[in-house]
Parts: sequence; structure tokens; C-alpha cells
Amino acid sequence: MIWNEKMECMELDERKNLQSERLKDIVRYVYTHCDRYRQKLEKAGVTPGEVKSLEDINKIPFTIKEDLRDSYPFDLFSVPQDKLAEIHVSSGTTGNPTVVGYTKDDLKLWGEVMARAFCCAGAKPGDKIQIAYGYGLFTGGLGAHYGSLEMGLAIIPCSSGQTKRQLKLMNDFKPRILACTPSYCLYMVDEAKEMGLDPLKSSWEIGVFGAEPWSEAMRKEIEKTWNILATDIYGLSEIIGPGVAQECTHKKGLHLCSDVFYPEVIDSKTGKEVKPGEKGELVITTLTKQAFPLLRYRTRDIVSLNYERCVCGRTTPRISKITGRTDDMIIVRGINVFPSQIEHVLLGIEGTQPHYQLIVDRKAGELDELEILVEVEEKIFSDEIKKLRMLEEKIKKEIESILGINAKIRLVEPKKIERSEGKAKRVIDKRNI
Ligand code: DLL
Repeated sequence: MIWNEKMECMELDERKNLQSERLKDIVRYVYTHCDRYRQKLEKAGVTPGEVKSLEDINKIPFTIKEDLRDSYPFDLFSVPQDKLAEIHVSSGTTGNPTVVGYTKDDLKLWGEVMARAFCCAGAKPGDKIQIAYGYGLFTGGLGAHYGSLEMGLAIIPCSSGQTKRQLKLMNDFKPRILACTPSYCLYMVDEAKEMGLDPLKSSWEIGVFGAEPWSEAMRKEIEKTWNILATDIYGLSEIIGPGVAQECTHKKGLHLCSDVFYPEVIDSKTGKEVKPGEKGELVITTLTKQAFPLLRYRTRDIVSLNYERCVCGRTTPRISKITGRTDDMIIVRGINVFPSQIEHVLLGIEGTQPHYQLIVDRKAGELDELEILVEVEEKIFSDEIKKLRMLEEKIKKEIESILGINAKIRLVEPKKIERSEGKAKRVIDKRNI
């Protein structure tokens, strides 16, 4: 089943015309509704009249994460605050989080693209869905919720965690669809076995997995273990949350809702568009959003684009699975972490040095572990163990309260962390993903 055949199976020329019209409208809209954007466009010498079609998109300056940080909390919004229906936040690079907002119409759009995504994965109205993405400020849970409502799925809104309860509900209610991070899906295997459940006999037939990178090997492992069709869903809070792109049952790339999110893939160094099929950084322009439209937003995610019609009948362009990022953001248990955020926390704690390293690991059947090595001043390192433990605890608590992540802290003596003449190696990722 295709949720919105008109938009998803449109002839390419027709879609291009629609995108052109929408691009003109959105440029005019942000220019007239958001002072910050108007200033940005004026600085680049662009007025709405100059953007006459898609071919003019190059005239528009990119929007980057720092623009969002600098406009904290609401300066990049295009509606007054009393028109907002919902506000979410995601990780910023330092200090402040990235704030994103929705009007009621934006929430409708979110429901629409998520309904397209669930259909694309093979869901049918009337199916039960277990949503094990976190509900709250993270966009995973609520995005999946709105799409399920729109589509007419029966929702079991478990949120993430409480795995035994999660598995009991699966066993008793028999949902056909599971939506969660791929690593959480694998993590649930051991607990299921402990409870005497056979993962091969689970009621889940379709998984809608995303919010973090995962490999084809991991897909095979999930499919083999749970006897499930594991599909990939992509999205980011800045654009809407989950629902930007989703694999169909053929699993040959993620169909991107390009009637509402216009994609470009660029060489991240030159900023120039690469040829279809070549890898580069995904840049997205939201064509119809009201509260928080973004022009040419640099996602930092590396993909390639395929414009060929898919065997499923959809004509929407497909992005490859995300193969990396152009910045140093890592995703630990579905939480986006920038090394600069850790640095920011450490700088505020007396006795620590700005030398640190993040070590991420994932043992078979377990969730990601984040260990942070922190150099401390000589005089602190020679202090009694009790004082060192107190400092570790303080750093741990601070990181947990700011980033929402439970990290193991290891204090090390000065100069223990290898120095580099170039870019410091802040992250050692031992995960096999
Ligand atoms: O992770 C939204 C989401 C929720 C997507 C649930 C899919 C499912 P953020 O927290 O803003 O939003 O993180 C966005 O996560 O720029 C990618 O780097 C990464 N990411 C999201 N989906 C995938 C995926 C949500 N399928 C950032 N594969 C993005 C690889 C992904 N990376």
C-alpha cells in the first residue's frame, strides 16, 4: 500500500514543478516572517524575487547548526510563539540545545510523512504498533505516534526501556510492527531468552529502525534473530524528526519525501552539488513547514541520491543508508553527542584539564557504553581515592543532567591522553556498525 500515491508516485517533471513553486513560496515566507532569515538572505545579496525556480537554489546560503545555536531559542522561528503547538530539542554542539518547533499544520505534516513511512515499510491500517522510541523531547516517540494515528494503527506507546515489560506486552498484545533503534532491538534478544520467549516466534513482522547508524550486517542479524523485516527510517529534528526518508520492503535505499523536503547532495568542502549516485553531504530545504522552515540545511550526514523509479512504484528519490557524518557527532544509545559538549561540561568543573577522550563500545547483546577519560591536574591526581571518586561522580552527574547520557568516567593523570599535532583524536569508536 502507498499512503499518498499522488505525491509519492508523481512523474518527475511534475514533482520538479511543484518543488519549484514551493521553493519560491518558502523563500518569500521566511524572508517576510523571520527577521533572522531576512538578514541572512540580505547579507548573501538574495531577495525572494531572485529565486524563480529550483535552478536558483544555489543563490540561497546554507543554514548550519551554528545558525540554530546562535538564534537560541526562537530567533530562527517564522511564527509568533502563540502559534506553536509543540517544541522539541535535540543536541546542540555546545551549551544550548537545538530548539525546533511545530504549528498544528506542521504536526499534521509530520503525521503524514510518518504514515507514508509506515506504509512504505509494509504496515496496514489496523495493525498494532509497539513504539519503543523514547517519548519526550526526542522526536522519535511522538513522531512515530503521530504517523500511527494518521494511518490508523493501534498504538502501544511503550517508549524506550523497561525491556521485560516491553517484551511481555509484545507477547500478550501481539503487535505486528516494532519501532525503535536497531541497537535496542538487538539488546532485547537476551532479555527475551531470559524470559523464556523464543525471539523467532515474536509477533513482530516489521521493524522500523533508525535514529542511529546501522550496517547491513546488523540488519541481517536482526532479521535472522527476530524473524522480522528490518527497514531503515531516517530523519532529524531540525527538519521534522523521523519521517524524512524510509525504506520500502525492497530495501534498496530510503524514499525521501521530496515534495516537502527538497534534497541536495554536496561536496562538503566545496559546497558544490555532486552527481547523482556520488556520495556527499545531504542538504535539505523544508518546502512547506510553517514554524521552523529551514533553507538548505546542512545535515552533516553522508549519503548518495538515486533518482531512478523504484520497483515498488514510488518515484521519490532514494538516499543510501547513512554512511557517516562530516562532523564529529556520535550517537550513543540513540542520543547525539558532540565531543564539544563534553568539553563544555569539563571546562566548568574545577581540577579537570581540557584533555579528554570518549571511548564508545558495544558488546554483543548489550547497549552502547560510553567511557570518558579525563585528565586531571597533578595535585588532584595525587589526592586520596575518595576525593577522586567524588570528582568522577560530579562529572558523571553533570554529563547525565546536561546530555541525558550515563557515562563511565575514568580520571587519568596529566599527559596520559595522547597529544596530536593536528586535530585531537577525541573519539575512539570500537563499535562494529
Ligand atoms: O534521530 C530522528 C529519528 C527518530 C530518526 C527515530 C529515525 C527514527 P535527531 O535526534 O535530531 O533525530 O538525530 C538526527 O541521527 O542527523 C543522523 O546523523 C542520525 N540518524 C537518524 N536516523 C538515522 C538512520 C532523530 N536511519 C541524526 N541511520 C541524523 C543513520 C541516522 N543515522
